Amino acid sequence: MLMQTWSFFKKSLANNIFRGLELREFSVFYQPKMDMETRKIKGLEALARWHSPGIGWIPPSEFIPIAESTGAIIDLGEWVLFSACEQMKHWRENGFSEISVSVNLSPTQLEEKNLISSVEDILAKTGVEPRLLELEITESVFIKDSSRALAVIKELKKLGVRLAIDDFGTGYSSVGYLTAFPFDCLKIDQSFSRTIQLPQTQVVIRALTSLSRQLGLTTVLEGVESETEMVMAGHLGCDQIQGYAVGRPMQANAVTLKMRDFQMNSATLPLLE
Ligand code: G
Ligand code: MN
Repeated sequence: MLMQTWSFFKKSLANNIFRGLELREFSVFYQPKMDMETRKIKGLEALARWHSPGIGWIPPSEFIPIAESTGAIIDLGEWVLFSACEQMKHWRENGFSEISVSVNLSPTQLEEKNLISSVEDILAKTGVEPRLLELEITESVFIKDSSRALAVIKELKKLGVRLAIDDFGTGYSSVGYLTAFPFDCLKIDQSFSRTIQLPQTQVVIRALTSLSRQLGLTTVLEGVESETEMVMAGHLGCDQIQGYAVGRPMQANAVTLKMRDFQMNSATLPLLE
């Protein structure tokens, strides 16, 4: 694409997000998470993807920050949540009644006063069991205004949904957040997978999984790309892994096939011992 076209496009990107939502240019992709013990797909992370007819695929690293800074993330986030819950209903009707889906909540969404009622509404409309919905929150939320964030998070928790702390171990991650907020799941950032061969990284992951287990949280290692990394994640005490080694983010129908595959034959993945 021409640079000129790109910079022009960037300027009007925020408006294009709203228009793109109306024109159904967005879709939700799902990335599987595998349980280390059963080697089955336990959950999926819902990820927004954007295909604009004139431009092609626009990476989330481009549109999420703009959506975030312009407030378009409120509409986009709500749409992703609704789509993911609708899809869960389809999966339930097709025999995958225990599959859980996690949806990312951005800092802006957490500040929005309609958030609680909007989540409640979507759960009611789609009939999704709250325990099967997980909301992923990044730590930047807590740095800004932690008392407000805590109030909102407690309200979400009351709805019966699960809560995950996302991208843990980067930035200003504080272990204090793990006890101060009612999280159910700790997602270790994918940068740890990139250096998992280093002894010092292994020490940190082991410490995190041990801490997490003692606090009663589930630990997921993100960005696991190879079989070697997968085996190591198991040895270091991770409960679940997510990453290309299990599957890339994919369309709902592709993930359905993948889940069937795992259900019938978990040996498609290497044995861990
Ligand atoms: O911040 P969060 O963890 O929600 O971001 C997930 C992003 O990471 C997605 O956009 C997804 O496409 C990407 N991703 C998922 N698995 C892998 C992986 O194994 N390797 C790399 N490099 N990126 C991944
Ligand atoms: Mn996430």
